[in-house]
Amino acid sequence: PEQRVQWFSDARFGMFIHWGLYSAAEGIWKGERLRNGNNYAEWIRYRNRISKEDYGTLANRFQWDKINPEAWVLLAKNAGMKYIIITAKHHDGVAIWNSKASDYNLSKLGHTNRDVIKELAAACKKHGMKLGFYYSHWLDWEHPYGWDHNKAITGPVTDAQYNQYWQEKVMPQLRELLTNYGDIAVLWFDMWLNYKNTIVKKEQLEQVIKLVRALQPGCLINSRLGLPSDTPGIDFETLGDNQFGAVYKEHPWETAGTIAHSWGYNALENQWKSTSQLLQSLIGNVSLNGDFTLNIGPRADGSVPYEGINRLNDMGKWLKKNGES
Ligand code: JFZ
Repeated sequence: PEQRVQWFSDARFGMFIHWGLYSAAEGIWKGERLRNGNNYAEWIRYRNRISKEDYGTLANRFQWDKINPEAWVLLAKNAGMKYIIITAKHHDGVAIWNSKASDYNLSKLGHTNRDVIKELAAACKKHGMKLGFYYSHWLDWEHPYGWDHNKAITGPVTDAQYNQYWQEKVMPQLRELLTNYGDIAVLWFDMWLNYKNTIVKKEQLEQVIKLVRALQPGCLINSRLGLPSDTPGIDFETLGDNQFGAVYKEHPWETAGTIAHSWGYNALENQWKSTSQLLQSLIGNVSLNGDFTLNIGPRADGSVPYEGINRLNDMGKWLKKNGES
């Protein structure tokens, strides 16, 4: 296992991409900004209590003639990033690939035969960039039996119902992601640290590890799957959002962080960190044997805010001059 994760430790720096239906809402719904809570634009369906049907219409705002995943890969490469992790399915339950396991996906809702994951995988292969997927296995606001920690969207579900969600959506979708897109370097799961003892069963999580090991032996699994970080099959520890290392760790670990505040594109964003602060975060983690997975939130036309572009380009210049390539 140590050998499997070596490339990740050597990489030190990677790109997170939060891109999905929420990117078209831009943190605003019918003229109203995100209501209370974490002010994350990718949460807009939940925060503003949008119906499943209304939320699905956001797919009509995607401008497929402009969407170009290769531009994201070049932006990452130029910044000195060695891997990309994209939100294949976030809490909203919308697969951004043409999933057979659920018609509530970006290709079908957007009436397009484009498969952005296929295009991204091809671009990553072309440019020697490793590709991983963020998958919200625990929360799913779309499936009738998906988990919603406040039961505000899907309502209460029994263990049996949740397992039905797990067997008819989670497992088939992970199988699709691990079968149809070439080598997958990372599966980045997202269960919150203090919710480990809710609905998901140990057997379900172990079922996921078994599937990954069978289909993609080289694919890394992060600690937010929900099992103890020292579980066999867990390859690296993921700290809390924008939580940077404080002590040296022998095992591989990373921080996922944002250039601004929100992970998904938020038109009202105004908390952009400076390039020097971002570099300090990266260098600080690296000095403690950690990685930094820095996020971009492209718009529904695929464009990246210039505040993100200029900071990533400046980080790349600094790294070329002062550090590793
Ligand atoms: C989660 C998501 O809810 C969020 O939308 C984003 O995708 C982020 C990367 O992950 O947010 C979290 C995850 C973990 C914690 C807090 C927020 N945590 O462990 O405290």
